[in-house]
Amino acid sequence: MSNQEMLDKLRDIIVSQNITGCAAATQEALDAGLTAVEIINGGLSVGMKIVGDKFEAAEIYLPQIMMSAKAMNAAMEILIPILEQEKGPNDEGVGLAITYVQEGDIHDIGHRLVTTMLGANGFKILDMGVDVPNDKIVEEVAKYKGKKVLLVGSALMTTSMLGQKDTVSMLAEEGLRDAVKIMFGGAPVSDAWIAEIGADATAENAADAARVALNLMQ
Ligand code: HCB
Repeated sequence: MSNQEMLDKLRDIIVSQNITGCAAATQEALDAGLTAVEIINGGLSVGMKIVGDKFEAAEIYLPQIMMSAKAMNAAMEILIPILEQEKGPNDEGVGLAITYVQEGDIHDIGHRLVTTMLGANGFKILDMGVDVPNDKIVEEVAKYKGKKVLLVGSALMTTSMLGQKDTVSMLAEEGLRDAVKIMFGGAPVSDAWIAEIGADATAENAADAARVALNLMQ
């Protein structure tokens, strides 16, 4: 099987909600020499995008999405320890990354991948989890004023994404905006949104997020 065929197989396994098949196909792809990042970006995430589109078109319903998410998580149990080992050149501690998913939002698959990649690239991690209100975020940032801090927020829904605008303005009100670099991501987040709300950057995927994060901390 070619690499592309293996990635297509992973994509289809996510779409067909095959939980045990997903773990086995992930291991098969690793054994064939594909990297964890290739497997995520070229196979699993492509499948999740298709699942989301089918949901939007009312071709599938929530239980099916949950099964696909379980399949993705089965693969991540194999891939996350590998990503954690793939330390980049900056493993001396490049700063603290405070990562979280915005209030009202429990989509944590992308958040976990981004958090793992930042940890693997030398960031100390403070993972606040999902559904995090802005006042808690401001509180955490205040604790680390004067340190090198990167705020890394995810939002997967257009509704929760709006909370990112409040994060930036609440930090500004508390005199903390310049104490942190702010990076937001998730499917609905665009460069135009980042510019509009006065954040610093976004990224397409977890590998890109690590590159962007390291640039921001320079
Ligand atoms: Co969910 N859901 N969902 N969902 N869901 C989406 C997000 C929709 C887009 C599907 C659709 O309609 N097309 C949609 C949102 C529509 C909108 O607002 N525009 C939606 C909806 C509506 C809902 C519910 C409201 C459904 C309902 O209850 N009626 C509900 C909301 C629950 C809530 O949060 N309060 C819901 C529930 C679910 C689950 C629980 C079934 C499940 C989540 C399981 C979990 O995360 N533990 C789920 C899933 C899986 C999805 C889709 C299918 C996939 C999301 C995903 O995991 N993608 C998603 C469709 C889609 O996104 N296209 C759909 C794969 C990961 C790897 O990609 O984009 O999350 P990612 O992260 C990337 C990237 O964005 C970037 O790097 C990551 C890694 O490569 N990145 C960052 C992420 N964060 C970053 C931060 C940075 O600073 C930089 C980069």
